[in-house]
Amino acid sequence: MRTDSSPQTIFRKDYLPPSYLVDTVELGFDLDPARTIVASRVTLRHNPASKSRDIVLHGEALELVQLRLNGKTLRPGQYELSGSTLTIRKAPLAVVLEIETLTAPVKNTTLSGLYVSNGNFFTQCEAEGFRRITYFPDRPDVMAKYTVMLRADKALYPVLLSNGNLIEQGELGDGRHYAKWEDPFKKPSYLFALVAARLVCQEERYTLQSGREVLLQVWVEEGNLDKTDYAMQSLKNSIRWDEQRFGLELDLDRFMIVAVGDFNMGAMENKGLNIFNTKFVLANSRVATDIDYAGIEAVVGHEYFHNWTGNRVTCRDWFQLSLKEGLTVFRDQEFSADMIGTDSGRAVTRIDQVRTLRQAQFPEDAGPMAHPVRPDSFVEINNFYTVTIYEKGAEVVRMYQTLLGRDGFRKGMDLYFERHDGQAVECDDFRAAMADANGRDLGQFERWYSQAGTPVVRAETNYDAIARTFDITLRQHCPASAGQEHKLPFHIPVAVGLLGADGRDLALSTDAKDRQGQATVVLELTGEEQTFRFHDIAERPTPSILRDFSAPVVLEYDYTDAELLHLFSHDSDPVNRWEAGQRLAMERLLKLTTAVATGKPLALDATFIAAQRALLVDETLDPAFRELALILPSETIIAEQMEVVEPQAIHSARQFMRRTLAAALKPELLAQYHANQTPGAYSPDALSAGKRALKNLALSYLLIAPQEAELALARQQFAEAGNMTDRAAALVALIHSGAEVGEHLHSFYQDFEHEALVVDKWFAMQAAAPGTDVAAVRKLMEHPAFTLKNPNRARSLIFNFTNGNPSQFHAADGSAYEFWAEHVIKLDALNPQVAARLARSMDRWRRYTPALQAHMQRALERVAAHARLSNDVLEVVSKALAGAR
Ligand code: B3K
Ligand code: ZN
Repeated sequence: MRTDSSPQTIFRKDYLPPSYLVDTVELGFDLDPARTIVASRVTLRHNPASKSRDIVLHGEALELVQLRLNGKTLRPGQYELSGSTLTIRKAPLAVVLEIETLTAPVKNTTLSGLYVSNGNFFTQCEAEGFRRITYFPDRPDVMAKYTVMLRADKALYPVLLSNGNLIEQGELGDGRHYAKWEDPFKKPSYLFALVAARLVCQEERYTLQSGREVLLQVWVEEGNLDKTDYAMQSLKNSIRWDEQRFGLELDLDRFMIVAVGDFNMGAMENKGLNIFNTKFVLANSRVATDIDYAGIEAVVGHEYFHNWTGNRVTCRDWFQLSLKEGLTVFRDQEFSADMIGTDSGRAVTRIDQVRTLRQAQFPEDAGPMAHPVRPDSFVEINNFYTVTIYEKGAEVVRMYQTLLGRDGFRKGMDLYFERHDGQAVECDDFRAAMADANGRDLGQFERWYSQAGTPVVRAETNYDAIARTFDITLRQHCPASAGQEHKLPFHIPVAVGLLGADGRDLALSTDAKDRQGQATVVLELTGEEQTFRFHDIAERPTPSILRDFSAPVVLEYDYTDAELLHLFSHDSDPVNRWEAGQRLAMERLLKLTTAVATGKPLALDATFIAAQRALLVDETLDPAFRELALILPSETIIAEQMEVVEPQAIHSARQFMRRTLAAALKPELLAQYHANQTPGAYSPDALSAGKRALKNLALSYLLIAPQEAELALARQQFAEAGNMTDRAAALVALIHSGAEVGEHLHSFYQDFEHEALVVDKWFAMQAAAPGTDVAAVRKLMEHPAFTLKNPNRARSLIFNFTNGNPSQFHAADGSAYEFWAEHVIKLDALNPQVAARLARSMDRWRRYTPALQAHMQRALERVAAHARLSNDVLEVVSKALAGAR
């Protein structure tokens, strides 16, 4: 039992304004990998909103060399140093602090604060990394102006970058040089950044709509300049889009993106100096897939959009994280959709979002780490950069737009910036701006921020042929989550359409006098139960409920097979058309899983096969949509539907369905394979990417129990592919087919061994293959290219196995759980943030069979019992184990 250092829980209700505000920060860095000297000069003044006269500074992993207050050196008795806070009691009203600290960036494996990657210096300060650089009130509601002086060896670090504008640079003699940067905008410390490195850049002068010219740069290591075009193009598109859609202009004269190979997440929106994981910058057709290209566009957009939603208006405290993240994800989603430009393209992006929610957010909302979009407490804030904060947060923002319309939403955004530019605010302030700008009461909408869990909306309908009315009764409830037994009703927008027997939308009106029909109406469910009446309905319709996935809820409705087939063939709402297919498949997959588990014979009905066939060959539909509609629900999503999860049974059931479809649809699959080729120069545009996706889906089906002809097809695609999308897809299909692929894996590795991101793919595709057991993963870890120290590499092999290969991860003997425990512990010693992510793989352990549960509990306990765990991992495993014997 751990009695000593139980980590401290921080509560939102305990928020106190900072006792001192900071006006200016001057930082001087003498950069050296083993011994960097950081000198800071900070001007503070007492905050009239605070009763305290104590200055509280945060600091971690620092050696304090010197501390001066208003010119006088403070001796150890004149301040208190405990844990990670330094307190100066009863300070004067106006204070200048001069602080000198030492750090050792090369030893910093956490990748938080100042660290070294491939010999270069980078920083990562969100959420609490700045305190690993110097002592400072490291909280987002302390916003100040920064001036930064960087000094370093010129030959080793020719490029010196920080936030804002370069105001001076020159030589220092002795082979060193300096650069001075000034950021004209006030910012919280989490947006500070520096880079000192040997890098090269692609740059471009770009004219804003206002006519002002700005300098855009994408910095990468030498040899990667041929992979920067797409990031640059995405940046220009983002700038233009934010001007046009939200009237928001780039406020700096210079905007830089820097790529780094060692990074804990995707990218970081530091003011004017975005630092990116190479994965979201580097692309050309040789090394990057269509999915990589889409990721780059989304992440470049996301970080750029933060400049207004996050940087200009920031968070009061970290409980408000979704204020910037949910909103910025929504903005990047809309950007990506607008970049495709077509309605069907937009729908494809929406379907992808729904899949992510179901795959990751719904399970999180139902598991031990469930938390509201605005959490009430946390132990380690880094554990709360979650799909709930990001993706559910984006759904919450989207619901404003659904309720208020695009124009109303824009009015709310305008008012938000008018009121809060330059401030650190709360989620409530955003909601108030939306409400006030539109004269709406959004009081009940607050529950989307305060209540965790996925609401369930149950629908029932009644058609009255004589009165020609159609009633929809909606009931909502939300399952209990940790600390929240009883939930109050949410304000849920439910978009509804009604299909006639011919498959067309009926004209709808919810008002008996209103004859103006619309195809889709948004019902607002606010009570526990409400009935909505549609008038003048001439025939019994098929309801299409929750169109465009208008709220992040589970919809229950007793659809008949015939109704689902009708929707699957005709619904004008592509999201619900896709959804009908998922429901048809899910119903069958669950039955098949039970049949596998109980040893009954397996069969798939001809009706389902015919529906899949009709969709596959429907040339009126985008290939991208057809591909999505043909992907069966994942093993993880199926597992979420089961009382007791049996991973092997799920896997076999899903494989049976795939095999049966492959056999039945072979000629059509082959025809689609050939019809969706994309000859000529590679282009990542949505139409071409959609064709490749459908073609490669067809290939993966054709390679289930393949004959020599299909194997030859895949081998040929692998050998002749003109782009990574096709090359990787062929290799994955071959690996999954069970054919001998040693030679292919070898040649792929040889071709790309100097492309780190492709080597990641090489590990990832093997880790996720159903034939790869834990022994094979351990073997792969011995490969010279494997290292736990690089997060991308660790994730490519380990996470793709634990999260992407359920039937092997849940091997009956529990051996993979042992492997998991061992690596959570190993990673934790290096990088707690990455380790805590891996720890989350066990979130749903209580839903498995008793035998698997016992193994999982043992593995969790083994981690929990480890002597030196980070707060990050400790929080995750203790919450998972809470209440267990
Ligand atoms: N704001 C950063 C995430 C920081 C994560 C810190 N553990 C990236 C983003 O959401 O844009
Ligand atoms: Zn973000």
